[in-house]
Amino acid sequence: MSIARITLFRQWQPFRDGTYRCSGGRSAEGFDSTIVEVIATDGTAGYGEMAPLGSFYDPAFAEGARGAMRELAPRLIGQPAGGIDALNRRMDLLLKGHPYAKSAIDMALWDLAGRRSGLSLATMTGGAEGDSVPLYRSIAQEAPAAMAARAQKYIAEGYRRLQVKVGLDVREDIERLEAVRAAVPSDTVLFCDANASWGTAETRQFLSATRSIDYVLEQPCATYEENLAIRSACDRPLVLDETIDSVNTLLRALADSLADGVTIKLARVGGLTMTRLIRDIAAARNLKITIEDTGGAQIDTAAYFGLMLSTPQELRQHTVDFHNWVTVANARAAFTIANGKMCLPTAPGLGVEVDRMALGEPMFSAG
Ligand code: 0XW
Ligand code: MG
Repeated sequence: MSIARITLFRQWQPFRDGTYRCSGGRSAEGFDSTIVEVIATDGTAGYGEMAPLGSFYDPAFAEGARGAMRELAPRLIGQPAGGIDALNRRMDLLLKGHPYAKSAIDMALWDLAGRRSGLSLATMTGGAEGDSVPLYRSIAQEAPAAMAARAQKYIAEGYRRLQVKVGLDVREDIERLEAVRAAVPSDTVLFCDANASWGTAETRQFLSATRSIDYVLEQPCATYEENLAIRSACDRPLVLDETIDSVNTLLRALADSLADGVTIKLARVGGLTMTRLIRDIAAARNLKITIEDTGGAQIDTAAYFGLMLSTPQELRQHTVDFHNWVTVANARAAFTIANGKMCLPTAPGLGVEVDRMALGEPMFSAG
């Protein structure tokens, strides 16, 4: 059974809650998503999705993904569809870098393999533990009072874990955290995510002013070296997100005892295959693990949900419900959310029924 056809679709996914802001004035109005359909010679179809957050979050942009996929797709036709590792090596050979562009293709191959074998992604990647994954909701950057109000709204919607976006003016960031902490129930888990925007000075200032508040610090600085420099001043769990872009950075962070947890994003590392490898190495050292992505809707959410479900339960931090961030859908999916946790009944592959009508006209097809 080999790859017979690869088709690309584009879907614009506006944000339900308006403009999404993070540090440094970066903002987006929605996700510019690319969906890949891979059809095998036996007629089975698999789907994958990739959406960057604007073009400012990771070294990735939507047209770049589509351009790279156009380049890759014709050269995958006729290859054995079940050899996912071999196909990843082939993609790396044909196109250096651009992991975000390979992510949706890799995801579609896993979906295809699951549909053909009757196995869910969670089963194929180690076996599901339990049936739910804790969720968090990001509070996009605004004035402290507006963020506190937004936090209360999310608590009312059932979220129990919040990610406070900081990383701007550090004095205001301190007020942001204080305002949110005061506005939510005391058992709410808070992460402060600076999205790699502070220097070591700002990070030290923030840490010393917020000693009495319970929160986890996520990706304070941009470079590996800056994060390492503030590690000894950080008296609370430190989670790396933007830094974790490969197995190598994780190995380095483990050698330096730099992180207590990692956020692994499918698109950043190149898809489910590479995420699984990084996840397994992180799990072997008992790091806390978040698996998520840079954006997308039902297809993408189902993919990282499946991998989160096969992550040891005691190591799971949380994940996002991107399909609830946006106002359009790309698949029928039986997601349910209760007590701040998300469920999706396991079914072959990603476990969603892609809505071909919602995808519109194909942008490109090979094979
Ligand atoms: C909150 N996110 C998962 C959404 C955007 O892709 C950025 C990312 C983050 O960790 O900042
Ligand atoms: Mg983050």
